[in-house]
Amino acid sequence: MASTASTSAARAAQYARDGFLLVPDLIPPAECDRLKVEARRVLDTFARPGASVHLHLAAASPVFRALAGDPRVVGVLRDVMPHGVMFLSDKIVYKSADKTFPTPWHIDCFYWRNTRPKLSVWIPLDDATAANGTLTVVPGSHRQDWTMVKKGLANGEFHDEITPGGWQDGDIVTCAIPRGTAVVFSDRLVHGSTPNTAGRDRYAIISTYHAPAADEPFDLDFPARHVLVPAPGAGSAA
Ligand SMILES: O=C(O)CCC(=O)C(=O)O
Repeated sequence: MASTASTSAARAAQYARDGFLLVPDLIPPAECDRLKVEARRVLDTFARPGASVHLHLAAASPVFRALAGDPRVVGVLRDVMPHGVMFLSDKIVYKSADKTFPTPWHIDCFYWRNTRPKLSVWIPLDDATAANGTLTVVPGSHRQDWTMVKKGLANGEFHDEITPGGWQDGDIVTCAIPRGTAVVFSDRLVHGSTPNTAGRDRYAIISTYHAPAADEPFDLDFPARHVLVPAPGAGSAA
């Protein structure tokens, strides 16, 4: 497992070098349990039946709106986002005994082409291991350019994917982490997730942030967006 930086300066340096940061024990187990109950409620109430990914949590749930701006999360973001912090969006990614899919290698900036840089905070609500579908990352890959190709999936859908080849197996970090530990990662970092072969639930919340700025057209689809830390020299948070 990658080492974890604890001071603000060390976190900033590690994030710049590796493109991601592990933050141990950000959310205690009892809170993860409560978040998981709320995640289940949101999926059951708002998601397409059988969905394993569902967006707009903070718009639907005061609990997830609070998590998006939680001082523990924002405290870490301050270290790696010197130009201020604006929440954009969040989602549940849920794997289980019958949702076993691995997420293919990709970089998130292809989800939001031609917009300002972003980063995401991935928090598993179950202990996450290679066996139940944890996040995998390629350290330093955010400093390279990558090309995505369309790939057909077994269910007939298509997914943009980076073809492995720009890195060795030994370069990959498999984030085997207890629930509530956060992975903060750049939208330029190559990442994916392992298949869930363990038959155990793996709930994760992914929240995405960028620097405060006037809305870009892409932002308008995210009703819960709001400034958490104003840009230096700007007024107070909305
Ligand atoms: O939680 C996962 O399986 C990874 C999800 C992911 O990488 C993404 O949605 O961009």
